[in-house]
Amino acid sequence: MTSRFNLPYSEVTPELAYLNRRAVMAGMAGAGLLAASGVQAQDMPKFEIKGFDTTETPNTFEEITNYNNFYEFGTGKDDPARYAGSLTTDPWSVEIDGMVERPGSYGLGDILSKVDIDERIYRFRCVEAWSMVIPWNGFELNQLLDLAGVEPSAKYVRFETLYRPEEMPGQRRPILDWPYVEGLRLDEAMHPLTIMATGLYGQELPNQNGAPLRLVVPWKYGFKSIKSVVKITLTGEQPVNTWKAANHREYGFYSNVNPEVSHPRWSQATERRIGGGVFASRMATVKFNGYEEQVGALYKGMDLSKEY
Ligand SMILES: Nc1nc2c(c(=O)[nH]1)N[C@H]1C(S)=C(S)[C@@H](COP(=O)(O)O)O[C@H]1N2
Ligand SMILES: [Mo]
Repeated sequence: MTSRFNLPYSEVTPELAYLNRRAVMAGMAGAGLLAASGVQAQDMPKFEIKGFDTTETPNTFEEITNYNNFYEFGTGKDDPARYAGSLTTDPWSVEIDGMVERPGSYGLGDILSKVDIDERIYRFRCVEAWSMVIPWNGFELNQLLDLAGVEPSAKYVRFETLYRPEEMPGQRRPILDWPYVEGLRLDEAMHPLTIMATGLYGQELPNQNGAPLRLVVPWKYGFKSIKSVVKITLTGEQPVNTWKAANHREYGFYSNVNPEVSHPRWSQATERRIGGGVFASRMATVKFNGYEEQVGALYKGMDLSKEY
């Protein structure tokens, strides 16, 4: 069971590779988990530890793939799992244009042969005040932007989701202004925490999570992490993102996770971790979703209550 989306180590069996990864991370030398699994340590793949991962317990594959926001398939949390399966994700290509040296259509297979895919276990915080911990597979967006060659005049990156109403029933209704658009400042896009996800738990990305290629920006509210990307444009002007266009009072361009700045209709000070159970207490939301050390410097001198 190999495909161009899979990591080499997933051939071991994704779940096992994942367990081992956790063991290495926790500094347990994998002894207990490996013994339990019957696999010899020397047989296991080596992982590069980049230091971005959280040690919080990840959500289950079930949770991550059955509680989704993907309005192209409906506004219910279970609509994407129900309806996204029929989306055609192969062939897939990404048009890269605007202020780049090598504009053009980049085939997904070609992209994947030129980037380094690794695993990142990130917290994920939706603007609706629920959160998860997700073990993504993917590559740093800066690698893709380097393939296209960003021109010095570029200041922002604009992303667009596939527009295919025949396969995306939500797009046949005026829920949002289709196609879904998002944007980042160039320094945010080049930051090593910013990835294009191609999988989770070592398996290819399920359609409901934005297959075959979706942005993940872990210090920003979830709506910035645009799914099923088909177009990337380097521009000089700040792109107008879909949720800001829909309601600029409630949703901004930056959308950095910030417990001090309330949404007009609810507090952002706490969040509900999915899977915690009905009686679980809410947890405190952390500025930049806990990634302040890595990204705080990007916003030096900015008033984050005004530039939300
Ligand atoms: N194209 C597209 N991308 C999208 C969305 C969407 O509706 N359409 N929803 C966003 C929101 S609000 C969130 S919280 C995350 C949800 O990602 P997940 O379902 O993989 O957890 O996707 C984001 N990306
Ligand atoms: Mo969200």
